[in-house]
Amino acid sequence: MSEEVLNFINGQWVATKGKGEKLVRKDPGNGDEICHMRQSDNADVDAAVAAAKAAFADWKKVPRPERAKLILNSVEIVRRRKEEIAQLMTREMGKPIAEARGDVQEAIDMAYYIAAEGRRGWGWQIPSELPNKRMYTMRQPLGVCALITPWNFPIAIPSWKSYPALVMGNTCVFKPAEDTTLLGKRWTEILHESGFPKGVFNMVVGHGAPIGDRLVTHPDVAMVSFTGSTTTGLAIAAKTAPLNKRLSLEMGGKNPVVIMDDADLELALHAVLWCSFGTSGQRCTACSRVIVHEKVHDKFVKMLADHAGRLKVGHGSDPASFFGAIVNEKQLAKIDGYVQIGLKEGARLECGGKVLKDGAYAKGNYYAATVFSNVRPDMRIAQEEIFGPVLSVIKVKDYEEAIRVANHVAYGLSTSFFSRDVNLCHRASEELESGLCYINAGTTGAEVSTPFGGWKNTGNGHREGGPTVIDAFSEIKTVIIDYSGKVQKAQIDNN
Ligand code: UN1
Repeated sequence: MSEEVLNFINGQWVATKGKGEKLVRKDPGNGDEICHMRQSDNADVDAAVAAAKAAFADWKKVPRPERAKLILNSVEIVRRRKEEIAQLMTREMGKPIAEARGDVQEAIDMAYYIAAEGRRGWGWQIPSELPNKRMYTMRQPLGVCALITPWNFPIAIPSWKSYPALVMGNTCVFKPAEDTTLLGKRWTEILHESGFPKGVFNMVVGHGAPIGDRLVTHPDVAMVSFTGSTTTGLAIAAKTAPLNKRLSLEMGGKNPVVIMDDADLELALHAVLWCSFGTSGQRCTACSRVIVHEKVHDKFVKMLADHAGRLKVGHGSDPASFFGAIVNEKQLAKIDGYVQIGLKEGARLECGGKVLKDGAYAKGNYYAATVFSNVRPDMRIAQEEIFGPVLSVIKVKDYEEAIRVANHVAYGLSTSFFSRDVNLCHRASEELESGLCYINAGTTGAEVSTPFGGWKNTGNGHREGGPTVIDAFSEIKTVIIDYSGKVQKAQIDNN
């Protein structure tokens, strides 16, 4: 019998109030059962929001550095449990063990970063144009925040959202992805053990479809933070806009690496392999388009196909695996569907292009590292997010065309540019349209203290990560104190 996951509401592990369908999560790499749960319903969402709302009254009064101390408590637990959680991650969602450790490390880094931000002023003192008058700003919490997180960074992304929300004095209802619910439970256990008061952090589990609407439109939810697909994110935006809720979205990507004719090709090759096939291409930041200058195109395609075709695909627990299983069968079918579309569109398959089924692969969802050349910028495989180990190579004649093609997508999360020409690198960093722009490095691997998020259909202007995450999870209040004892009229008395 696998481990059961319950909801966590008001400091208690509780069963759903409804009759929810039983859901079972299996290791996508070998089919072993990982955990089971019951689908939550709207009454569970209501209970979690009510607990978070009640807890907010006291939690918002706790001094921010005191809240930060609880985050530092949690980091001790995460560090102690790092290996065990990383091992679970390789089994629950399939990423290789080294990357799983990195995922947990990202939460550790985030804890230190946000605990320190908890001691920062986060306001300005502003000189008044009138005498005996003081003006300053302060940050205040929003209230109940709904945190909806994906399966691809099952500890890191919950940490990006929970820590800043909590340090700023908000309370939370967390809805982890249904594919990584056991890791969601681990995350909630850690915060509970750290000493956050009851009701401050709550978790509701199951598929989003039956409960998502209630969570994002609940009158007592002040803010929704969502990382996931553009389709779901935009649906949430449509539902929350008439209610004027704060919404922070981080959605899809179609991230390019541009390789100029003077680039260090060996460096570019290894960067492309890592940022395209690491995590089986299942990162919002993963590269899915390589835009190569015609002078080095044929050589680079050959290098890429030779190496990509030999990448070891295997269970995440095998340290030799370069990448692991695809998260679920639906995603595997979607990836293969896009490969068929690419073939029909006339792209040339350089390597991969198939589901792996033989031997040890038989029990899991594995896909070969796939490289297409002869891809035109308008093909669907060059426009739509595939979220798998599928890379499209596009040939361009010069810098201008490279930038045009790179920007010619509906997304703008991460871009990358390889060249030895320092002037061109600076130009590219200005002209590429994305929230993150890497020079002579691949598209993945953002650090916690940098603003993270994207342009166009990737986001809606918020940046989680870095100091900007505080903006997403707080309100600004400007305080004006007139100690002149007179009625002073701004813009009038002093002019
Ligand atoms: C994501 O795929 O949504 O920058 C997050 C990176 C990681 C986070 C990716 N630190 O690749």
